[in-house]
Amino acid sequence: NGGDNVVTLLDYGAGNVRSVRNAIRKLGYDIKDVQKPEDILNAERLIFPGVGAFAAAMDFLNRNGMAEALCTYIENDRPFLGICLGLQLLFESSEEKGLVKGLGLIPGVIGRFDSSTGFRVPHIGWNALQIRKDAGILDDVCGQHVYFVHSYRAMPSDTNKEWISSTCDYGDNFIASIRRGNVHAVQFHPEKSGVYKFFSSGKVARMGGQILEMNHSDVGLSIVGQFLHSKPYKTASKGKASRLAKRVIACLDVRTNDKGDLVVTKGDQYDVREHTKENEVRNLGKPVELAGEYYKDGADEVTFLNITGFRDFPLGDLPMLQVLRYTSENVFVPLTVGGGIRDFTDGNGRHYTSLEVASEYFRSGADKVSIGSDAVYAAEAYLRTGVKSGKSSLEQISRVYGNQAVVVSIDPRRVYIKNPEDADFKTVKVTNPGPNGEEYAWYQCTVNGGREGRPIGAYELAKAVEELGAGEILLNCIDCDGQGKGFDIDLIQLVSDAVTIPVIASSGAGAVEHFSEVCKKTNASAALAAGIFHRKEIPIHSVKEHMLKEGIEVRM
Ligand code: 1PR
Repeated sequence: NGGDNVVTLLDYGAGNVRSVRNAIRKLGYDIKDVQKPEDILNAERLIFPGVGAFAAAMDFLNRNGMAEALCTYIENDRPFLGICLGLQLLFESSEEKGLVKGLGLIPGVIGRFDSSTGFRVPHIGWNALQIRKDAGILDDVCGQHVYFVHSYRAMPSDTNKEWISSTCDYGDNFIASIRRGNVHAVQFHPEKSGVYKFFSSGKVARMGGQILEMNHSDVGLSIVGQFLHSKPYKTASKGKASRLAKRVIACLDVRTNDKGDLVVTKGDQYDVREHTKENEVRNLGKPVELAGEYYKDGADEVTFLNITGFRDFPLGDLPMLQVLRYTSENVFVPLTVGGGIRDFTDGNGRHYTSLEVASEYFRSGADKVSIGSDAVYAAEAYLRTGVKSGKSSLEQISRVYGNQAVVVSIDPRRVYIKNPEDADFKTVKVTNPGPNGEEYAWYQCTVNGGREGRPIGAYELAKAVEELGAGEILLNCIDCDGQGKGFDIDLIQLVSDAVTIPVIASSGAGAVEHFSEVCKKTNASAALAAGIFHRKEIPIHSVKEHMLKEGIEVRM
């Protein structure tokens, strides 16, 4: 079956498996893709990175005879590593879409996290594990943060406790990994947990710096195996019922400059042009290079925003797809891409759906897509009619790829008012009064990169897009963008208290204290920044060291 160096991969094409592929190759293994059930039965070692929805995955496995082959393979205790849905499918059934039968190898029903407990759903980010037993591959991971992204989870019970190797707290104490003999499965994403260090010699280093020879007898589990050899790290905990870390995200606004090169740029209140005679687009570096630097410096995620996507067609923008492909070869944390996700008819009259645009981004290495302008129109239509059409880009993409894969990016501008009754939208009493002593403000949503104000507030938009299927909100603020004076705490409080999905605070970071402030004063799940990192003012690891000192849970 191709020898010791081959890993068999079961990829049924429903999402981004590029990072798993890239990680396997980095570790010096070749990949054999499963084409037919016999490929599973003949595998030396099998990795199953489940993506997409439970019902669609089971349907695929049943239709192709792969469900039976998988059961035989696992019952024979053959080396297996399931990731995410690759863990859930081993259970009896899932409540994801009604009750759908799984492979039935492990007792238990996969259920949804309960958002009424105050924990945001999806569970997105870096959380710590509690090791229950000798997990083989988890030996050194105790206390480490690993990357999760899911809305459904398996729960421990008397009938499945033999299988459980680790659990994790997120409201519930759910099953984070299982192990029996050579069979392993993890709910988290080792390929996105980014603790690999690679050397050109083909050797792999532990986090502690010690170099390991590649050990091919690691039976295909070297991805997790190496990952888990990192040193236990003690983090401060607030003693809450979860150790989900606050994420620090590096954002790269990307566009083509006047010479035709794709560059990372950065605006002041969304104006990205230099105020010189030439009026050129500010150029802060190359996207792939910068993303790689931020990954090495400890970024928990990297976000690319194609800021002229609203007027250019992103699939015509092949460099952006190349940027994703190249970045995902070396950056093993989640990648988000936004800009221009909507239905589009090109110059030749060919119609592309937003789903096709998003699919191309996922295939190129994105884990999440971010929708800006099109989500504003969808929310407006929903609030006007009270009907979910099911046809918006937001609804279509989250239906196929799951809501954890869809971020809505909001670009609001502060509108000061004297009396709260002066606005049709939710207002806040502002911390700092406006230029004419106004004590209140509402936050007007915009489209087309802040160029056009719309009749909808950030609060109303956030609630509407949550209902339409958004899994996360990227909350910018045009007033604060590029100013370095801190996040708009009033706005972030307003929105993060209005929804139960995670909110990423963005715009205005200029000092390490701004990150701890937004984590302490609001319910934001992550803080995103751009200029402070591009201008090399403060490295990402210094931001995280500061947060840790302030008692905030972070992934180091
Ligand atoms: O409307 O779906 O095509 O998406 C367009 C996307 O591009 C949106 O997510 C929108 O936020 C973004 N965008 C459009 N124009 C600009 C611009 O700057 N002219 N950038 C733009 C938005 C804002 C942040 C920035 C933070 C942090 N960038 O993402 O990175 O404000 O900056 P800071 O730390 O330096 O303060 P569509």
